[in-house]
Amino acid sequence: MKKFLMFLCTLILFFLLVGSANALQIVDVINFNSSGADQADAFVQGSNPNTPAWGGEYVNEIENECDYLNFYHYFTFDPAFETIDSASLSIELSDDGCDRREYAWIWDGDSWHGSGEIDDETYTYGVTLSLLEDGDLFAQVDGRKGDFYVNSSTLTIDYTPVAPVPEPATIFLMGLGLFGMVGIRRRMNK
Ligand SMILES: [Ca+2]
Ligand SMILES: [Ca+2]
Ligand SMILES: [Ca+2]
Ligand SMILES: [Ca+2]
Repeated sequence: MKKFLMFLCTLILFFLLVGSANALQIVDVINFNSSGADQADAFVQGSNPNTPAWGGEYVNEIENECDYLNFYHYFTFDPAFETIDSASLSIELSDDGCDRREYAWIWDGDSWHGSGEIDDETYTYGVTLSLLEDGDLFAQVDGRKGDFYVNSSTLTIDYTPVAPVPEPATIFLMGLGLFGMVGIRRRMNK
C-alpha cells in the first residue's frame, strides 16, 4: 500500500511538471456561403477598420475583377499565451467551371500574394505572429480576373501558454510527490 502511494505521488508530480509545458493549438475555420459565413463574427470589424465586407451579389463568390471578400478571424488564447510559436492561414478557392486565366490577390494580414491560375486549390501562407496578439486577424481575397468561389479560411496557431500559478492543492500534491520520491530512494538504498 505504501509502495503504491509512493508510486502514485511520483506519477502525479511527473504529470504536473510535464503537463504545464505543453504547447497548445488554435484552429479557427470559417466556411463561406452565398449570403454570409458560418461564424457570425467573420464580418465584424475589429482592429483594422476597413471597407465593406464583400462586393457583388454573393459573399462566397468572386464574380469579377472588382469583387472582393474581407473578413476577420477571431480567437481566444485560453489560457493566455507566453509565446506564439507559429501560425498559418489557409484559404480554399475553387473554380465555378473549368475556366482559364483566373487570378486572385490574397491578403494574409500584412502582405499580398498572387494566386496563379485558380482551379481547386488551398493557398497556405505563414502569418506574422505579432498580428495575432490582439486576438484577431484580418484577411482578404480580391478578384484580379475571372470568377471563382471562396469556400473557407482556416487559421492555425501554435502557442506556448503561460505557466499556471500553482494552487495550494497543487503545491500539496507536489510535496507529497517529493516525499514519495525520497521514500523510494531510501528504500532502494537499504
Ligand atoms: Ca461577391
Ligand atoms: Ca480556372
Ligand atoms: Ca490582429
Ligand atoms: Ca471561373
